[in-house]
Amino acid sequence: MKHSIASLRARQILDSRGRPTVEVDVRLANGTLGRASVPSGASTGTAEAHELRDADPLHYFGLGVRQAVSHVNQEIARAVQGFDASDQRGLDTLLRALDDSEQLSRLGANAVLGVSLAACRAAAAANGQALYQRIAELSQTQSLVMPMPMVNILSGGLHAGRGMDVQDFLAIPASAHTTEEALHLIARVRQAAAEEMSQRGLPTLLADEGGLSPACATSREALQLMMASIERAGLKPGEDIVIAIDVAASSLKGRGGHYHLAREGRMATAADMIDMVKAWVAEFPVVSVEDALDENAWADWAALTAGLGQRVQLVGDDFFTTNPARLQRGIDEQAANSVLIKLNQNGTLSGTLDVLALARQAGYAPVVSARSGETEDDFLADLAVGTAAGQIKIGSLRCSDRLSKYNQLLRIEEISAAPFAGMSAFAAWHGS
Ligand code: 2PG
Ligand code: MG
Repeated sequence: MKHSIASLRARQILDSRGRPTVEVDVRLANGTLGRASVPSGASTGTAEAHELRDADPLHYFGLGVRQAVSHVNQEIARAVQGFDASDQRGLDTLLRALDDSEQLSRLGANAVLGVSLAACRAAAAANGQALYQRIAELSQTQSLVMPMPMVNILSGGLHAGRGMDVQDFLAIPASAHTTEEALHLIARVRQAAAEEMSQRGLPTLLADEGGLSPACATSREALQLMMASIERAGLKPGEDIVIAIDVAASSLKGRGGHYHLAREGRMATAADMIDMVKAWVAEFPVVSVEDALDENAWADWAALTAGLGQRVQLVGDDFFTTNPARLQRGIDEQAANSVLIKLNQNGTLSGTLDVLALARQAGYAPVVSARSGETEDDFLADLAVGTAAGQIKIGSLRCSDRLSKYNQLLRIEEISAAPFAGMSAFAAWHGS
């Protein structure tokens, strides 16, 4: 059914770091409202869609988004007035054409994505559909699946004042059968980690995504702390809980193309980084490693995958930036076996669904992911279920910007009765 767009209204709101971001209201002719807001990353890939910031130092340190807001309220509003919100692909094509730049740098990906997501919500509401159902329809998903979460426990890098070289150590509740069980297992590990850290005299202040930041000098020390926390929670590492790591290696780039491990006090080559991943996998139940290498190190990624791709999920985040051409190149060069999916890296909902479809086709495991700067918007939960992505990364079990999404997963699990993905969603998982 046709649901024509009557008006758009964008505004500047604040994200979980207190920085400005874009919120968009799409109002349909029948009065239905769809609202969405846009997240923002700290460790960003250079090929990401462009986040338009005002660069006015007197307004939020240059981080204002008033230009993006005004692009929605004026140019985009004029262009989409009367357009059918049920035609998501047509709308997203129109928005891309209107911007007419590769990375949506003229209107701003934050402006474009806000409209794209709010229109999807409006169409779903007008149809009387749950958002995940609307997304399932758009992505032609036959069987819904509740995603397995990977959850931040310890953070460093750009998420915690560079207190550790590696950005995130995450727990995956391998023995869970439902989302509800998964969150309970993680809550136990998160609590045990905080107790373990206080006992060791470490501060338990929160990192950007609600994880803890123990400032361990080495990744091995952080992994040992993960193991101690899992055991302290009365759980078995490798059975109940397995571990994921996001290195965010592009933010470690130092002189001469080497990686600067500042806390360890050394420079590492790509070969050293690959050896480090091998050592993690040999000693700890690490099943997923994200951005272990720089975003432009294509040959090194292929070497890492040739060496470890059968045993570990190797996820490209800054490496692929939810960009179809980059993912296609990765598939062609066998550079990874998994892709992080971030809506604002791509810039539109349809573009993101295309990347998910490409991943599926190539047998790459998708991980739907939040950004380190988030709002209370819970779109991501519906996206993960509606596309049957199988995995989701939202952040820790702290802060309402994270919990809004976990809580939405609990609601969807209750009403959809979709089965829980479990570890089957992982690339290269050969565990029990
Ligand atoms: C990442 C994300 C989420 P950011 O690197 O995967 O943890 O962080 O949004 O800062 O890119
Ligand atoms: Mg990442």
